[in-house]
Amino acid sequence: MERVVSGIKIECIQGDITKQAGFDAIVNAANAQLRTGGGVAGAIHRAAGPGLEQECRPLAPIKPGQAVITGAHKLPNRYVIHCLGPVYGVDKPSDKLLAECYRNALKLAEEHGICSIAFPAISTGVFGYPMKEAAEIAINTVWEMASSLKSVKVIRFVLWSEEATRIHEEVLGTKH
Ligand code: AR6
Repeated sequence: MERVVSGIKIECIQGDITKQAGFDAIVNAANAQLRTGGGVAGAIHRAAGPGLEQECRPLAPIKPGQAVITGAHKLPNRYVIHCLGPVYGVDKPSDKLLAECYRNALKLAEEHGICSIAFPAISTGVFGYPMKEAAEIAINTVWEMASSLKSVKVIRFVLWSEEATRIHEEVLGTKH
């Protein structure tokens, strides 16, 4: 499903964040050390190859809500933007920190002339954020930023499960 706000396309698809050929940047649901791990981070580092971890090393550690940018190495993109989401209920206020991830990723995208960016559902795996709450924060944050974006034209949410996709579509469908 897709919606357009202030000339920016926002879409939700079910899929794999490492398979977003044609997108300038993909976002990693990273860990503080910017190392490989499980979930999205594991998949991104495996697909990118060891050069990504090497490039990440001097940029770590990062704090919840923060974002840093690297090249994409063997991935079919130009950049990877690494965000550290909050651990739900531990890194507080979790809602503000999760919104900061999306805001900071979009800020970096603007600074690097990125047109298209694909996000996973940050913090909704190992970090335990309930999917519905996370989807509302993610979509509200990018929706609110849309009118200030100059370079970014397409924002895609890439959801792993059918359930996550349905929830994101539902939230996106209610925006006006
Ligand atoms: N493409 C898109 N979404 C995916 C993929 C994929 N290939 N794989 C999993 N997801 P997580 P977090 C979904 O755990 O909660 C890591 O080990 C997944 O179903 O990757 O921010 C890091 O090293 C879930 O909905 O990220 C950190 O230590 C969402 O992506 C920690 O986990 C995020 O799940 C970060 O935890």
